[in-house]
Amino acid sequence: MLKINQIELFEINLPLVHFFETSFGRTYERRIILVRVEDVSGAEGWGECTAGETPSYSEEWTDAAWAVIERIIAPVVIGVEVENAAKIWDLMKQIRGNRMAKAAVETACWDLEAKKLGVPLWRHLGGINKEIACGVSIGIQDSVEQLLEKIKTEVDAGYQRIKIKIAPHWDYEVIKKVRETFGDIQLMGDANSAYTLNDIDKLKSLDEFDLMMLEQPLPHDDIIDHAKLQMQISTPVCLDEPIKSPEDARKAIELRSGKIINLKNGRVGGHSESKRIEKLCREAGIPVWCGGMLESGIGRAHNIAISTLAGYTMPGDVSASKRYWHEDIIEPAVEVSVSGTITAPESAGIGFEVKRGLIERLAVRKNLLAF
Ligand code: OSB
Ligand code: MG
Repeated sequence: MLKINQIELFEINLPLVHFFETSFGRTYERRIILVRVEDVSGAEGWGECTAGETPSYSEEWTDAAWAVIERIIAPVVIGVEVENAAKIWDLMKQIRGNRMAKAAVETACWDLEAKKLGVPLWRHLGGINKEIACGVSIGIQDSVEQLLEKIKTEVDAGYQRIKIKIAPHWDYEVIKKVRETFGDIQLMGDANSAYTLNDIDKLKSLDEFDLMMLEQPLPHDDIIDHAKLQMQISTPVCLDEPIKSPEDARKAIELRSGKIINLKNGRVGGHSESKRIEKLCREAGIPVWCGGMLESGIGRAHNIAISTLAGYTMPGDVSASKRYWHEDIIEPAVEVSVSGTITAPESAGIGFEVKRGLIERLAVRKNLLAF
């Protein structure tokens, strides 16, 4: 049985080591909400909200998610007994959308439960691969030279695949240069919805680069046009933004909107929903991989845990802490081996120590919600 009796919220502001640019804009500093849940026994669990600073990737953003957790989710979760962490999602069913806000609380409950059971979270979630494959996501740069330099750093570090952000001003010629420089590395592009079917010729032309996949070329809420596109290009389409639930995944698979899914805990509402989508995709023969949302160590640790499930068969956007932060909020920082892997930790829960003192110092606002 699981009963949360208090939820603590922190907002921390963390400057990125290097700005991150996608087709919808540049991020220099993250405004991250962290959630700490505690039960009657005093056991704790930590989660992270992956909402961005603006409603650009999805409708959710930091201030909105804060209000939703504080005023809508906390009252629904606090003081209510459920069978286990897997049932927290059901408790929140009456609340529509707001999946990143829900995931922050839901994943924290999974951490708490795994800690109480004394098992690593990844095993508690049903993970089987202790070693996960890692890729990197590299934003749009000021120059192609700068991009090539960044790719070299990551290839040399051992990362198993390189994803570059693309947009109509930063695609064909850039990818061509990358292929010329690095040969047949595992390479993919992520457009974050920067194209429409009117760009079909441009998108077709990318087939010559033998990309591992093309992530979310078309609008953020579309699965129809993606199916039309997939019929006309040989590069596998990977869906990110529109897959928010197991039902979305089922429909996209039925429509053949893509061949691969980037699965993000935040976007789908937490571990329980990720587990359901992973299972559905595995049974349908659709590979999934764990996406990233420029998480701090807590979200990163949850991403490592879920990536150990059998269906996560491709390298994820789960990479080392030092690529993002001067100092991460967990101990030890996440490190990647020379062969581009992360080993899931054996200690209980997320398996990393949360630096509460640092979080308190970084916090620009806090709130303690109790029954
Ligand atoms: O589309 O995958 C995306 C970051 C913010 C918002 C959307 C995306 C991303 C990334 C970054 O690609 C992945 C990472 O955390 O390194
Ligand atoms: Mg994406």
